Amino acid sequence: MAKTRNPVDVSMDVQVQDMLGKAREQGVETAFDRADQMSPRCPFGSAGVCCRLCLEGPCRIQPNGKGPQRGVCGANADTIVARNFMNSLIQGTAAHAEHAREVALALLHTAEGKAPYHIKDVGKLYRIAEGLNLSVEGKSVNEVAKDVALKALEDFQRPEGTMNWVSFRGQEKSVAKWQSLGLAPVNSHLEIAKAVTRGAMGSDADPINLLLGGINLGIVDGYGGLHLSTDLQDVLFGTPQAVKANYSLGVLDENKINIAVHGHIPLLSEKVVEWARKLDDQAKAAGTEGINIVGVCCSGNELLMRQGVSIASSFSSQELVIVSGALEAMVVDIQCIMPGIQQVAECYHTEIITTLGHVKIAGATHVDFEPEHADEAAKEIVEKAIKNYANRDHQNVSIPKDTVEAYAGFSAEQITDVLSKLNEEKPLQPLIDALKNGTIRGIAAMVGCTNPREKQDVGNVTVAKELMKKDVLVLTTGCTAHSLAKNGLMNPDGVKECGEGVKSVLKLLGEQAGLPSLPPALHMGSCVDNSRPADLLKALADELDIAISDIPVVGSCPETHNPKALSIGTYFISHGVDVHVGVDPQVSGSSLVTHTLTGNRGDEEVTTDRLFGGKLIYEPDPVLAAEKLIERIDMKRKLLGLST
Ligand code: CUV
Ligand code: SF4
Repeated sequence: MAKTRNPVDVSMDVQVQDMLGKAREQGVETAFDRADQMSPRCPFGSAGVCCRLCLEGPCRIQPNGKGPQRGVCGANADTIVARNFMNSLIQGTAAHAEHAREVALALLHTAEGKAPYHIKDVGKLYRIAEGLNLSVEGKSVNEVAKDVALKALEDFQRPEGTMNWVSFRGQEKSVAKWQSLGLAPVNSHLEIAKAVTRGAMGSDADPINLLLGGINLGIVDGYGGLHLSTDLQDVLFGTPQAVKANYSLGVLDENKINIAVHGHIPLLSEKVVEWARKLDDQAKAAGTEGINIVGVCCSGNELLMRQGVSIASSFSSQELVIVSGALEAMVVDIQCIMPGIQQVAECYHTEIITTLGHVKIAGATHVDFEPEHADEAAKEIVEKAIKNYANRDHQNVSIPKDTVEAYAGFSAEQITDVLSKLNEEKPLQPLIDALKNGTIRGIAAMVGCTNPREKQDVGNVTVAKELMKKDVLVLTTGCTAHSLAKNGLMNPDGVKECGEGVKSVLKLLGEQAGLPSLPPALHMGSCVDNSRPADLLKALADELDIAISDIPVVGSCPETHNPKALSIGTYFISHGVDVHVGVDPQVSGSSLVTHTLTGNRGDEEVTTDRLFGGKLIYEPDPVLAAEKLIERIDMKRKLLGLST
């Protein structure tokens, strides 16, 4: 069996190292330990050549060519790898589409007065209505909201045509290309169902066709998932404006009742925050100084941006929040919730509370959360946490001392707002000028997760710093933002990491916002908020009248673990944006699939680069990854006739 890594080899974060030390001392197993136990990993699975789609199998192809080259049904490595890849895109796309659908339904019920939420950003609601060509004449806010919600829900059921949100949010040039290739999605559920069918045993066996099906899913993910979620969440909960908050395990408060919110959809987490405020007196009556809500994963990102809630942990160290011994409850909804939190919680006093009927964990408490009864559920959850404080073992509490201050919550709207102070008529012009004259060499969206297999934060931070140094403007979302924040890159001081060009732009913009500088990494939100960098790119491309694929922009996902990151990456690739992944995407068993995804545009064969102008870059070494990304940025600059 593989040897267990020392805590210093598991994370860059000293607090995570310490807490892992405590867990091990107390005999508590975490994902970091289990990741070690999985090594060495199965070479077939790693290469993507293991198929268990039907009961003739499981089948596996010998990647070295010695041994069987086809499964029982005759599928070869190319088909199996392409199918497996597409099936993981289905996972990611379905997760985001379902997220969006729940928010759309909540908006509908809010508009009908059936759910206890309010339309917070009326301006955005009306902009969306206008974008969808809905008439608002003589209608109340709730009536407009209802129309928007119905248009959103239509994107899960319309029988033909192109999805509303693709036409609404997509760039015309991209949409026209997808339509000409037959890749423009009709509705999310239809495309997901179709993909499930084509990826099944005995269906689509053409690897290129399967990969094109993957592109279609990427588009669904982007518009039916990300954009739809962000748009409607902004309407319900407000469009974020930059806020200051704290990061690290140190955000737990020994003197308060600590509740972690973990998962993704703000319908739950927003209500928990609201009720924590309402029940603060009860918490004080229990002998504490009140209630402290901390964020984990993307629920954390959502609350951070809109409520200034501090962040305790990214994905890979989520169990360690419990190991602090100071957590009364971890409330979860959906996605990225390790089942392992329950085992860890059983060693401490923490109550794990699941909230969705279709996402339960054996042994955990379940409080059913329906948007219609959100208040009752959130109240019950917070009361449970207060009650559980009595069970805290004060001898076993260990909260790390320091926290890191960070600015987060830059929406595309706010960035445009800040820019407009430099040029009121053409807000994007200063950014365009900086790109053109090379002050900003390019833009990178740094997204995705942390992964217990990897040393936490290293990939994210190294790629970011390497890019910043070379005058690339870094936008960030998801758990990558956690890594960057903890390492000072979401703080104005962090601009010292930037090249002179980007530094000057960030300082200038910072002054407009009343800060010494904008931080070198602009945190734009959760994973679904990858729509925000995309909105910015579309605005830039429209202003320049070029395709998004022509802009010197890249995506990078150094430490991902989740199929959702692959579907987000595919969404970017479908627009011709190059995407780096630092963790093996498990396609190496087919050179055809690998080449189609990673090959260069000059080739005769079909590659995503040739078709769309963007490709996948798999590079585990973060320094080399940054070099490869810069190479692509420079190539795009050259094609635009800009200096490099
Ligand atoms: Ni949705 S997908 S680990 S929470 S970023 Fe965090 Fe973000 Fe990855 Fe999950
Ligand atoms: Fe084997 Fe084909 Fe069945 Fe896959 S679909 S398990 S390759 S027989």
